[in-house]
Amino acid sequence: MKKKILIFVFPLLWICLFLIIILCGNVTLFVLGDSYVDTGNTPRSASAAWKQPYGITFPGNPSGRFSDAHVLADYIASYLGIRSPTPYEQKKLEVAMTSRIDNVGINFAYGGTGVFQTLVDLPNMTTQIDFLQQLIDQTRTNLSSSIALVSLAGNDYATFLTKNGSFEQNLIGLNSKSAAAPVYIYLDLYTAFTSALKTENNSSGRNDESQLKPCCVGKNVEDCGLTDENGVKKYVVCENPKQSFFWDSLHPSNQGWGAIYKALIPSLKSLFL
Ligand SMILES: *[C@@H]1O[C@H](CO)[C@@H](O)[C@H](O)[C@H]1NC(C)=O
Ligand SMILES: *[C@@H]1O[C@H](CO)[C@@H](O)[C@H](O)[C@H]1NC(C)=O
Ligand SMILES: *[C@@H]1O[C@H](CO)[C@@H](O)[C@H](O)[C@H]1NC(C)=O
Ligand SMILES: *[C@@H]1O[C@H](CO)[C@@H](O)[C@H](O)[C@H]1NC(C)=O
Ligand SMILES: *[C@@H]1O[C@H](CO)[C@@H](O)[C@H](O)[C@H]1NC(C)=O
Ligand SMILES: *[C@H]1O[C@H](CO)[C@@H](O)[C@H](O)[C@H]1NC(C)=O
Repeated sequence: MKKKILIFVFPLLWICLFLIIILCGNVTLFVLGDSYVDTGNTPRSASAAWKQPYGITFPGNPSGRFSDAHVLADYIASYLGIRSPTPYEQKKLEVAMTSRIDNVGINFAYGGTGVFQTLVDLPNMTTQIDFLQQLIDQTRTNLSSSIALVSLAGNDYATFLTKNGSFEQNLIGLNSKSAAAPVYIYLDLYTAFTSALKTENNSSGRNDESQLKPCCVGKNVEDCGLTDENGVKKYVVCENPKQSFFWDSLHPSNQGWGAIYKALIPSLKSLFL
């Protein structure tokens, strides 16, 4: 049992090392990346996050988030005192028609994606940056008061490590077109993860590996949310998601994100002073 859980979780911890924040001001938030920050872009046909039991804690139904309630982007938005930016998929028609963006920003993140082509056929980082560039060009958004939150958790982290030039060049290319001076800051998600886990470990009173067990589990890693051809669930959900750090085998729960967010607050404070 122990071995199994470690196999699921520790690759995740090692893989999900950091977020990158480009800090230009404090008004508009653009979110790019993967399932850690996707708030509903990944299409229903391609995403377990639009199936029960995702969203079970909040809003009670699936919202396209890979969590029982909120994901990291929601927590960062709340830190900035704004509502979580609308997913691009829901916004793009409107954007195209009005040539305006609403003042909190847009979320361009798609679950399962990365800098390079991953297993899913969804907009990768380059494409997401192109969406953002297009939007900026169309709307003449003043970047001096905007923030981009970029989550590159694990979908191509290994590739990223060896071939990260392409990603950096994209960011540099994007920034060179904006008037504001670019500022790159690495938020250490790995340390926040481990620190949050330790704190949870102490307060949960469950000082063993059971705290690492995801709330929603099936026979296979990707089974949460899946049913067989007869509609029979291929997964089980724990009694109290609020006591789990992980929601499914790949993603923290709302509770887990809350703990990670708490651990990130000191770094966020130093970024936004
Ligand atoms: C990202 O996706 C685009 C469009 O599918 C593709 O042309 C491009 O090669 C991809 N980029 C990388 C680095 O894989
Ligand atoms: C963009 O915003 C900054 C700060 O709010 C302001 O100083 C600057 O004039 C604005 N630029 C444009 C083109 O509106
Ligand atoms: C990107 O990878 C190169 C080696 O391929 C390395 O020298 C560089 O430090 C890496 N940059 C970042 C930001 O990880
Ligand atoms: C957890 O508890 C141990 C002692 O029981 C303490 O030394 C440690 O600092 C605690 N860690 C956190 C993160 O609270
Ligand atoms: C949780 O606490 C137990 C006992 O104190 C320890 O063996 C285990 O490594 C801790 N787990 C984490 C993730 O810190
Ligand atoms: C954020 O906005 C507030 C008020 O709109 C302003 O006082 C503050 O200087 C801004 N912070 C940054 C980092 O631009």
